Amino acid sequence: MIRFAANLNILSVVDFQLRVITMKRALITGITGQDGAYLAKFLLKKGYQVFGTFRRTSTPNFWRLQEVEVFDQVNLIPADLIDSASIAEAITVAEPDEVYHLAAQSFVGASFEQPIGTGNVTGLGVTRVLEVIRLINKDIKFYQASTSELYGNGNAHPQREESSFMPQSPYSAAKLYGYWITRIYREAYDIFACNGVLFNHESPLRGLEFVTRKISNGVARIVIGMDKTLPLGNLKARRDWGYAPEYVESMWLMMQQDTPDDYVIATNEACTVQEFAEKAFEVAGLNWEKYVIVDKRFIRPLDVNYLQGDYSKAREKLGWEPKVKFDRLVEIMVKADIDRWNKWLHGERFPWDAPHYPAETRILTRSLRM
Ligand code: NAP
Ligand code: F7E
Repeated sequence: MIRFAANLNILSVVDFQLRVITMKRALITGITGQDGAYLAKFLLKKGYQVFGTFRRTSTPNFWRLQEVEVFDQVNLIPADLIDSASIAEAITVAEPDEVYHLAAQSFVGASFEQPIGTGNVTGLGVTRVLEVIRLINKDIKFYQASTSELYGNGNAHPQREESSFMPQSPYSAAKLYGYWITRIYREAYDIFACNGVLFNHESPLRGLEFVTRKISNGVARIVIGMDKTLPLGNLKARRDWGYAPEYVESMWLMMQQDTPDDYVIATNEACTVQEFAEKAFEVAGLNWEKYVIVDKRFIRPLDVNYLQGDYSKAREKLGWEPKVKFDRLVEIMVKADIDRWNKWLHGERFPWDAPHYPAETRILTRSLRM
């Protein structure tokens, strides 16, 4: 009986070791961001060993990983995209089968204030990761977080994989470089490298500076009496808004194909910023016109007017479809923020960003139009 039990133990140890050996390993750059957190959760559910890079900042920034309840299951490696050696270290330590390159200075507005830093991080950072892969192990698969911002104002909508690019910001110019360097490494060095051209995707984990979360958080603060107005910029801009947890699945699907390729990921529907605000206030039973004011500080020197994707290729080749559409997305975000503020005011403490974020009107920048 004892021998039988011992054998079982040996078997389970061998089984465990085999499983560890055969588990796929993924490295996510930018694991502390919106997509990084959802992708980590998704890959863990798929049985991956997940590694993620984070920046050493003066204040820890792990609230998203905590909110999706994966903080204790991911392996964290410090790395910065401006430091090639730290990227080499991350890839050496993680020994990944797949690298999901999500890290970037991702806020278009900030790219006008910091165009050089954005070029360095969001553009050249891609080459730094690809160079490490080329030098260390060309069998590592690579996903580049490309963006609908590449299309800019150059096209009729909807935009597809073959539509032309006309960037309208330092951010999108940097992403254009990242898009092409990904294709160049694919063709020149036979690296499995994909561009996911993702249209805007949002969630309760979205950064507070982006317009959708700024609105959902702003509505929640008005509901609980903390604010009286919500200052916004260009209300006419149209975006194709999807739900982030669904979009990270498309990243994984691209990496499971026989050949690397580029895919548009979108919902095929577009709404204006004003429509987002209207719906968000409606979810809270309020009339948006009483609260939204236009503040020219939030109007960009150049903006993208109309983005609406066509995800036909992703549907056909990846079998990917979005399920959460505009109305539901707005509802999810507004309800989540109202819920968080209510809990907070009732003394509950949990990791999230809003209580520590200053009103944007208090952030002083030189007028971008000067
Ligand atoms: P996000 O929330 O802004 O996350 C960006 C991540 O990059 C964070 O983890 C951030 O770390 C990290 N990062 C920034 N600068 C870095 C540096 N110098 N070195 C290392 N890491 C750095 O962005 P997201 O919405 O998850 O988007 C993920 C990626 O998809 C980005 O590349 C974005 O440009 C792209 N994209 C996003 C959308 C969208 O609608 N969300 C659409 C298309 C493409 P900290 O936490 O320390 O700041
Ligand atoms: O702006 C307008 C603003 O900052 C959307 C990033 O994830 O998606 C995101 O970039 C629109 C723009 O996102 C405010 O002018 C009006 O027309 O939420 P946003 P974005 O610029 O579309 C793409 C796909 C990415 O790749 C990026 O990484 O809303 N807008 N009033 C405003 N925008 C902000 N932020 N704040 C306002 O008050």
